[in-house]
Amino acid sequence: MKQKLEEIRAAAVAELSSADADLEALRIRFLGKKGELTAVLRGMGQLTAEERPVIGQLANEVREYIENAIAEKAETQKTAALAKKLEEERLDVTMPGKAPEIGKRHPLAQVQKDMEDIFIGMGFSIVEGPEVEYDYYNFQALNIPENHPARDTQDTFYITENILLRSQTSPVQVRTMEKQRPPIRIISPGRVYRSDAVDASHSPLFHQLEGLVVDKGITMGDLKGTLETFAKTMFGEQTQIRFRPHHFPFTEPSAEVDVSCFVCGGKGCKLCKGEGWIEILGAGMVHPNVLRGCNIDPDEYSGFAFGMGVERITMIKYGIDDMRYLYENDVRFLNQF
Ligand code: 2NM
Repeated sequence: MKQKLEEIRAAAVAELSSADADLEALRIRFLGKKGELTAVLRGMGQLTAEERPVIGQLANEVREYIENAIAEKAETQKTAALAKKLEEERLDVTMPGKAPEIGKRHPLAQVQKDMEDIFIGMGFSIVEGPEVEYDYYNFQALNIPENHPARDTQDTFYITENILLRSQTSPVQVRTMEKQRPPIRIISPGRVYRSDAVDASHSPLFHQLEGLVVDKGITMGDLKGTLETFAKTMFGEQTQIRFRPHHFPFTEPSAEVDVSCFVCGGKGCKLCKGEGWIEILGAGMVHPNVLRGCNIDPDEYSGFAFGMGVERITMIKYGIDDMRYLYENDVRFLNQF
């Protein structure tokens, strides 16, 4: 029996010498209730009275020995596992960091926001409206009856006979005049549509920002002051504006408005094509027919309106010579702004 105990001890030592020994399995095998040591102790009844304490003591000693050996091995395995983990997860804190890529507004969105901020600063509110519109709001209410030639230059996409994609944001102004009494001071930015082929200066979808002011005693002087403030804030304090007579069905009188070239100051350069002036928008005094159609008495109230292209302003401001760059979303282009 003594020999059997020593054999168990030796077997345990041998098993524990392997680095990845399964300690729980070994504990059960050697020390468990159905383990080898227990089996030996069960046979102690056959021993003589003298042998019994000797073997009993040895059995306890072997049990303690194996327990300690397992505990020690557990400690060794734990240390080795930690060392392995540290090695595998080694982190070089001196390595340069990965800079997170931060996005930014698209140049069109940025310029539209700049434009909005300028008008908000002058007390305008932003109003939005549907892109799918009735013929009535896009044309008729703007003094453009059926068969009017302006329907040609603003040819758009028709959903049905009288529902279309708006060709300007003016319908928003009309809708506002219908439900709000003067004073009115709004801008309406947004997408507009025209049946145009894509080229360097045309796109079937582009963006406009229109403005409208209606109150008692509004004059062309108010229009000029408002647009001059806009131009100087957008293009620089030295910027001058110039009105040229024009015709729009929805305003009378109407004008096209130029800004003095902020690159050459008016001498003539590539940006202004030698003109010294750059056309930026159309404007005028709201036509009495338009006011009347919205139940606003033109003898009591007057108003001015203007409209400009966000793409056009963006291209002028940044010297972009082809509108298509603004829609291609090539980050090499976009990152320049
Ligand atoms: C332009 C030019 C001139 C305009 C007119 C109106 C309304 F609704 F009041 F009649 N809204 N926008 C207008 C006037 C738009 O775009 C070149």
